[in-house]
Amino acid sequence: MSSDAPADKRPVVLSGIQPSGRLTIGNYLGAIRNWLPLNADYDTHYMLVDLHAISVRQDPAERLERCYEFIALYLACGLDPDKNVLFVQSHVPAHSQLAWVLNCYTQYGELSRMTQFKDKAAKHADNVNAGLFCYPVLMAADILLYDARKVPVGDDQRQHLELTRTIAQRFNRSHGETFVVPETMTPPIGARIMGLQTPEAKMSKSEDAETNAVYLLDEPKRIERKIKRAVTDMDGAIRFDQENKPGVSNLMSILAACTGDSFETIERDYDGGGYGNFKKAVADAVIATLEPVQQRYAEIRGDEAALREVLRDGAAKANARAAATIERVHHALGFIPA
Ligand code: ATP
Ligand code: LTN
Repeated sequence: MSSDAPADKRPVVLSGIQPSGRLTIGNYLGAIRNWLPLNADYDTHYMLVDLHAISVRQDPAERLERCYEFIALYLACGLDPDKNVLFVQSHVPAHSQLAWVLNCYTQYGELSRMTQFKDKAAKHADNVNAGLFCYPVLMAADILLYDARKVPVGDDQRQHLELTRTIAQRFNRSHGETFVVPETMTPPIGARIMGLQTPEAKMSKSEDAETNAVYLLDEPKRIERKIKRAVTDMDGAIRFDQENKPGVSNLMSILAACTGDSFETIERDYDGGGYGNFKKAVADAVIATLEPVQQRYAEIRGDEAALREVLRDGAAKANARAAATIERVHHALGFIPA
C-alpha cells in the first residue's frame, strides 16, 4: 500500500448512478435510500457516473441539467457531504487512466457475454460504440480505484461485479496483490420496483414511457394519477403473488418500502376494500415519502455555486485516494515513476 493511503480505515463502499433519464422511486427505494445508513460502518463513496453516460447519445445541455439535478437529489435524499464522499466521475481523471490499463486485462469474449451490452446494443443499434462495449471495464476501474470492499447495486449489475472480480484477480495473479477484490451488497427484499404499466419488468429511469415510472420530482397530482392508472388484474384481491398478480404485488412492495409495513399487515388492512382504496393509500404513501425530498430539492438546486463546492470537495478526496492506486498500478506494471 502507498504511504499516502487515507487515514480512514473503515472498509470502503462505493456506488454510482448514471445521469441518464430522471431518477425514479426505483432508484430511491432500491439504491439511494439504502446508501444512507452505510456511513456508520463504511467509508462511503457515491458518484455520478457521467463518463459512463456518454456511451449513449444525449444533448449536452440536457446532460448538464441532469447532472446538477441528480447531485441536488442525492443531497435532498439525505446524503450528507460531510459523512459521504460525493463526486462526479469526470472530475477524477484516474477513472479513465485505470480503465485503459484494465482494458488490457479484459478479454473480448468476456465483454461480448455481458447482457447489458447486448440489451443496449439492440436498443441503440445505430451507435454500438466501443465505449458501450467497454462500459464494464470503466465500472471495474471505478470500483478498484478506491479499494472498495462492498458495492451496493441491484441484480442487473451482478454480472458486471463478477467481471470486476475476475479482472482484479487476474491482475493480482500477474503482478502481486494490487487490488482489493470487491463483493456485491444486495438491497433488502422488496426493493426491486417494477414498472407501473409493465409490472413484469423493472421500473427504469431512461427507457420508460412517462406513465410507467414515478419520478422523484413528480408533483403529487401526477403521482396520484399514475398510481391510479397502474396495471392490476381482475380478481380484486390484495395479496402478494408476484407471478400471478405482478401489478398488485408491485404496488404492495412500493407501499411496504414507503411505510415499513409488512405484506401481512397490508393484506389485513386493504384486502376486501377494493383496488381504488388501496391505490389511494399507495399514492398517499409515495407522496408523503417524496414530500421532504422535493422540499429540500427546491432549496438545494437553486444554488449551483454551493453544489459545485460540494463536488470540488468530494473530487479532492476521491482524487487523493485514486492517485495512490494509480501509483501502485504503474509501479506493478513496471512504468518509470513520474
Ligand atoms: P437506466 O434506465 O439509465 O439504465 P436505471 O433506472 O436502470 O437506469 P441505473 O443507473 O442502472 O438505473 O441504476 C442505479 C441504481 O438504482 C442501481 O443500483 C440499480 O440497481 C438501482 N435501481 C434501478 N432501477 C431500480 C428498480 N426498479 N428497483 C430497485 N432498484 C433499482
Ligand atoms: N453500471 C452501473 C452504474 C455504475 C456503478 C459503478 C455502480 C457505474 N460505475 C461503480 C456501482 C459501482 C449501473 O448501470 N447501475
